[in-house]
Amino acid sequence: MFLGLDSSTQSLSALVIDPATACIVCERTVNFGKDLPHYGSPSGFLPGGTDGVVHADPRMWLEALDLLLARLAEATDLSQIAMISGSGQQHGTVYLDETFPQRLGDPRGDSLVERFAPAFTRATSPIWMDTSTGAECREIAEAAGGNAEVCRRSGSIAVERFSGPQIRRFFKTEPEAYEKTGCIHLVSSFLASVLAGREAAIDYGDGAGMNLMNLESLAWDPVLLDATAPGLVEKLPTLGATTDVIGPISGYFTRKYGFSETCRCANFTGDNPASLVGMGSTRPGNIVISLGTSDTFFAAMPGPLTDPHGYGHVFGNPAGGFMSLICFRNGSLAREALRDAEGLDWSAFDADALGETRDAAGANIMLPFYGPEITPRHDFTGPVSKGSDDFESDAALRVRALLEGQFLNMRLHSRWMGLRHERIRLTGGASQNDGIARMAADVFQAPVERLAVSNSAALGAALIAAAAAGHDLPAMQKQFCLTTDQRKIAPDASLEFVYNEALGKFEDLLRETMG
Ligand code: ADP
Ligand code: XUL
Repeated sequence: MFLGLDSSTQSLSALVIDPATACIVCERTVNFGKDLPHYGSPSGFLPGGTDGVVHADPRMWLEALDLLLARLAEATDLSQIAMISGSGQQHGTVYLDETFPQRLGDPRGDSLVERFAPAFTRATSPIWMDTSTGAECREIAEAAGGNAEVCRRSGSIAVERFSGPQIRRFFKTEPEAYEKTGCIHLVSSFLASVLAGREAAIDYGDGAGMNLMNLESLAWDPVLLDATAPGLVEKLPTLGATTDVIGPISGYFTRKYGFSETCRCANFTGDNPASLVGMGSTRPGNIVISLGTSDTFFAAMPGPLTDPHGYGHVFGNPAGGFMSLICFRNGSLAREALRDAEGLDWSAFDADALGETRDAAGANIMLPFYGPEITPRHDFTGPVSKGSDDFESDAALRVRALLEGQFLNMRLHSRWMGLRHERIRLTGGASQNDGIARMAADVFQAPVERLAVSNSAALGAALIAAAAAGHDLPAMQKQFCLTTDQRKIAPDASLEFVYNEALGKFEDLLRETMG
């Protein structure tokens, strides 16, 4: 059996598969806010950061791993697991001192927090929601020869949430702590290291989200390293393929949770690359939209292409080659903000409720940004709308306009990928909502499919683990990445013109608002 872990923004989950019987054996999850309230992070990060700072406590991720494995060990026999892989929210960085390798190699102790907490040189980790590094992005771009050059080298212009700018900010604001830092990991490679009891590589999928990896050579880029912070290359792990095996699991986990000594760990990757695998979309053809804390839009790339407007990214595809991705910060948290402001529940977003406002399709335009957005990059402080007279007093109309706005914004900013919207595969917490799924089909005028498994990142990680052990990935994807007819939604073709027009109006409002 194979275990996939997914350390996302709001939770850590586990999924165990058995390729011999094509079965999902067990799934468990730990919700950071609900299960670990003592970290004061109801949505998985520390609230109240100023000037765009969004950090999370890395001890919370460690405690979640202990708790999750304890729950999993109660539910299933972990001695049967042959290989583990995992995924992490992308871009977030973990800073460790020179005692980290020795702590990794010492399997004693009762808890991971106790063992690793003294090694953190930055008490809290910047995560992907952080927008505090505008100045650092400009400095990196200038030093590296401009944003077009940063993009040519790394697949993205210098981006606020990416690891390189975050590392530069640390070097500038806490130079002594930076100096003391022996190793900087991503969330994914940090957890992989802890499990394997030795330093894991950063894989090409997650490594490409740092503004530090050269896409052509798949090595750390000397120009970008120099532009970011001094002595950085000595602090970074090596880079490697997602399916490379790190080694056997640490004795801590065999002793505490009953894993076999023959169980091995493969590299971890980012949650989006893992989801590409779990959605059965590692070959070009499908577009994947993930409606999680962030909304992301991604696809395997048929050929090399970067976004001329600087919003899109190129990451490594865990199955080889590359994937393109765009990330929207105002995803589930914006949907929740409207829901809570109006005193609604998710039923106001379902197919029946949205059916009642169908006549108003495309009539009210909303820029659905409850906080700073990254696509397009702007410090929004609340949604901006242009609507009919009854729009302000009618919550149902605003729910429709918010969802339409989110998908119109995706349509607008995914044009550079040049993809035909033939089929969309939808995943993430909000994809279970039939109304939201129908809205995606209508705005994109493409059929939407949802898979039987909802946690595509954890499934992807389990499939990566099995592939690392020699199983055939395409054959496993046929077994595990299943859609059922009931879960397919055809677009309402009579709305094609409506949403083509609405797209133009959305673009106009965006232009007026952003100047
Ligand atoms: P992440 O992986 O980023 O932690 P998930 O993919 O697990 O996030 O999605 C979690 C989000 O899904 C929640 O924040 C919630 O807003 C949203 N969600 C869950 N159920 C529904 C629903 N029925 N309708 C709309 N959104 C939902
Ligand atoms: C992708 C991104 C987010 C995080 C969290 O670039 O920033 O999707 O991976 O899920």
